[in-house]
Amino acid sequence: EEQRPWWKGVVAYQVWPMSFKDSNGDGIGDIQGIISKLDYLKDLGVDVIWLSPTYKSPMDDWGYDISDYQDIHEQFGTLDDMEQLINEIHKRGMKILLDLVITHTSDKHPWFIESRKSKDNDKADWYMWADKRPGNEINGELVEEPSNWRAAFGGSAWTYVKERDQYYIHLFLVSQPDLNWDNPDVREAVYQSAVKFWLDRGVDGFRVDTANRFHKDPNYPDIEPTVAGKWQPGSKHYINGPKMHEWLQELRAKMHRDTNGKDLMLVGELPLTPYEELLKYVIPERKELSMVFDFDMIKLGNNDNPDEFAKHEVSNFMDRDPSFTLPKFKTAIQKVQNLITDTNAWGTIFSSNHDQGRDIPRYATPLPKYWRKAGKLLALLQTTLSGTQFIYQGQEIGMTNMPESWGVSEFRDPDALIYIEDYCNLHRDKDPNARENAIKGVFKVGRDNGRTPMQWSDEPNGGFTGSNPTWMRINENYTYLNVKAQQADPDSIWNFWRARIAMRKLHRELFMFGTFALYDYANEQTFTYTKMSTTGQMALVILNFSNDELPLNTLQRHLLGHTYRLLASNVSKVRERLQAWEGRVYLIR
Ligand code: TEU
Ligand code: CA
Repeated sequence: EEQRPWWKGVVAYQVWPMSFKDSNGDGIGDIQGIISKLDYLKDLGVDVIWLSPTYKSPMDDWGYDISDYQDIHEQFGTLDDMEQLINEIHKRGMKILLDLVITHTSDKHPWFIESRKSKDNDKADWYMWADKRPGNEINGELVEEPSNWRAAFGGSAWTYVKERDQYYIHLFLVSQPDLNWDNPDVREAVYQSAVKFWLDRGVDGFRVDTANRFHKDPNYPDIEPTVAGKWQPGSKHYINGPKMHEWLQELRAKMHRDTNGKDLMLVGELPLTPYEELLKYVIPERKELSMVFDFDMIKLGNNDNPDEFAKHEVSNFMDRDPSFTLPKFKTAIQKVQNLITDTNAWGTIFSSNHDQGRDIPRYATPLPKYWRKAGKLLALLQTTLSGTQFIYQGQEIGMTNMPESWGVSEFRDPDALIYIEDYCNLHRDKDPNARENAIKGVFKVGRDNGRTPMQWSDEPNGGFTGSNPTWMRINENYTYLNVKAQQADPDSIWNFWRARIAMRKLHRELFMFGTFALYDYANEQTFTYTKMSTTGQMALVILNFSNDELPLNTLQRHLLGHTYRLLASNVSKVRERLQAWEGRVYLIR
């Protein structure tokens, strides 16, 4: 049989360092803190750790704004700490992925400091500069910027620099200028400092940030207005540009060359990318990325909004996001399952990361009485789907969103803060409650929801840090919702995750690699699928995504047949009828 690459059969865990574990009492997570929790991760069943950025950074976007790829942000530690972390991870038989943020740098990166000085310096064309143009009228306002593109975090995607009398592009913050990937010197410098430097230090791969945004349409075409104001969401002109593939192939070839062909794990963040286009990135023959983070499911819980400009619209909902329907959810999941089943490409399974609200209210229910069962239901779902599974810190104990009683002063995410201002400016006239509505939206889907400090125990500050105030407020429910309490409780979400990960590994042919078949696409309450291994084993998964108690339907009974064994369920006693939010996994013989 063909040898499978190692990265297909692993369980990965994302660490967001600011909030994982503080070792020195300054209230900020750090590398020594992570080292102190490696045995914890190993015990949970984790094989690969993806570390969000720890590089030198002004922290405008909490590390996704890098000012030196070859150094460590001082609050996280030193290069020696990092070396120790890599060693300690390897010593335990685990692997480490670093975050590769190379669409943009920080504006404090020496490359940009140089580039912005003049039009004829060494690095003059290392970023994307363009002249002011004769004003165009858009939505009744004059736009002199090179285009009317809107930045992901709000406002124009262009910022003016007097020294050059030009604008530069930033798809995210003003302080995150986009690199000019068309310039081969830039590609080589990025490779040497952000990639090779770390390959030489033994990392096992990278999570590639915004892996489809390097190439922008050089004509900078204006976008037809679809939202209020001058700045328009224009992802079609900078997502999946044709040169993306050429550049990723070049990057991959260099990695291959400099590691003697080491089998690296490269997982690319590829939002807003249709199936056929995804394949181009992850079909192994093309030698680009090893697997994709597809975002269809994630965007579904975010009000379906491709350019994320409607957070307010999801406020005031009682249960799930109103745009959420179970059939849409199934379709999103099926996309990645099909990719794995029908081609030799590979994908990931994940429901959370540092850019999202917590998953239980988004994909299941915010009703506290179902919290435990819903958390386990999502674990049952994800540990039985094919692909490389990613768990985000805190997901294993069902951590929850920021409570709405917190004020705006607890927000730390620039995306949220700019969004609130932006929204007020645009909607103040029509909506007297603009500010409150914007804030409500952030409480529902804002990124800070996933960034509160990890809840380790019921000690002060949740065992995240000593007595200092934490850099971001910790959720007060840490007194009962924490790792230590859940480890001691056999019925906890943590123990359930741990057992499911073990089950996934024990039946890897079925759960990690099996063929997925969906049976009840249109059903709004249940999600029923089978997994089939090449060795002829079959599993049946039945999940009740509703508040109702339901009898097994004809289809489910039929699939169950006569000889089956219950492998897992999220209720203490499985009866005839499915309880609300109950899930079951059967082995069928
Ligand atoms: O995110 C890029 C991305 O596609 C998002 O989902 C992004 O979070 C969203 O547009 C914001 O509302 C990556 C990182 O994961 C994110 O933390 C960074 O802020 C971003 O890139 C910029 O580097
Ligand atoms: Ca610290």
